[in-house]
Amino acid sequence: MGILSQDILDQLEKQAIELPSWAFGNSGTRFKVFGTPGTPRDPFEKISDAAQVHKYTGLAPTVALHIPWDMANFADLRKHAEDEGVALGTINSNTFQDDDYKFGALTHEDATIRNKAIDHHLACIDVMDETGSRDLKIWLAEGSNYPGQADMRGRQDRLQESLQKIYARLGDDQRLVLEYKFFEPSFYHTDVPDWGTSYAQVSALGDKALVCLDTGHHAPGTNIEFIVMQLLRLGKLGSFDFNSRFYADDDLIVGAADPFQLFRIIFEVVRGGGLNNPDVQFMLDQCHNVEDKIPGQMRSVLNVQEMTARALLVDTEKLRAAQVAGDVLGAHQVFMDAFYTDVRPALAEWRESRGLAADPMAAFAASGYLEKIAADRVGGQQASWGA
Ligand code: AOS
Ligand code: ZN
Ligand code: ZN
Repeated sequence: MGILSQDILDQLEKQAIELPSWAFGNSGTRFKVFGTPGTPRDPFEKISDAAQVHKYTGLAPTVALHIPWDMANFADLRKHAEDEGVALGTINSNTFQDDDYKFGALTHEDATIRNKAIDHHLACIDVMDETGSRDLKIWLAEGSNYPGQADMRGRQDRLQESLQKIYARLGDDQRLVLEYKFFEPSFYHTDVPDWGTSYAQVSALGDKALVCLDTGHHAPGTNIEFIVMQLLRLGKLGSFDFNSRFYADDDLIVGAADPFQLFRIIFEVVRGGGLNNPDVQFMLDQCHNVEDKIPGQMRSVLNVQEMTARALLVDTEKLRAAQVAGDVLGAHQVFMDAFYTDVRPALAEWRESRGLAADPMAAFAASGYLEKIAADRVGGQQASWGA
């Protein structure tokens, strides 16, 4: 495999990236949702599509579910996933599509509504018990639009109280990951806007509560890899939602907008011991509005794999020596040499050696799966909101 040492290949072999079930449903913007022929009509078909990504890439053995979008008989769904060669993963809660939550859910002024939102999370943990999932991922669409509209301090306190009730219900092997996002759907303030707030909230809960970092949830120019480094250093990076952004929370294919940023992030993951560390879940949080969904997910996991290979190519001894010597340009060059290395031919060769297609995208296109689901499935559901 030429440029990729056995050590690097051993690490790549272990890589696993969780897919979001909602990536396989139709999604769009507030202007239009374009349907795709063959879109899954239920969670079972989403799992089948996700399994295709794993079949061709060997990179995506688990699928995250969203409750209530993926309500099903979970014992059957779990069995179906196993039959398809994948497993069910993170459970995502939803407190953003109910009129009751217009002014908040876990932070709401009204205890009745807070309790309803807490109960939803407890129900999600019941689902986790059935699916065998470890993680409950919480993203809260809570905040305010106008200065003075809300008591921000009181909301933080209520958030902590609500989270404590959810945390108390977690099993010994289960975890809660709290995602942050600096804006949207609220525009003045968001109750969990940044890693610091998420960190403060989860730290007050305990060891089983960690931060989820969605790469699309930062202001332009934010040094995301610094946040990755810090959360790993603090032992509180629980999971990633990978995607890429040009403008806002675009949820585009990870590594498409800024491959160098993805490289820098994964370099810090490696540096901080987060690669192939079960405590740090890699997951995609993407939607495919105009491109085919299964190939879109394939491209995404392959992008993560390619940048992981490049990050592993950094000559860390040389880098460290240059850093210690104050050799600014020397250190930078070591870093950039790895980034500019084209690992694609070596990865293709390695895939073949493991019985996978050298070019998973082409092999999948040739398989006829998309044509088959377009013919077999009529009336695909709109599975997502373009989150
Ligand atoms: C929303 O912006 C967040 O990225 C969420 O992680 C996610 O997209 C949503 O919960 C869909 O399940
Ligand atoms: Zn997310
Ligand atoms: Zn998002």
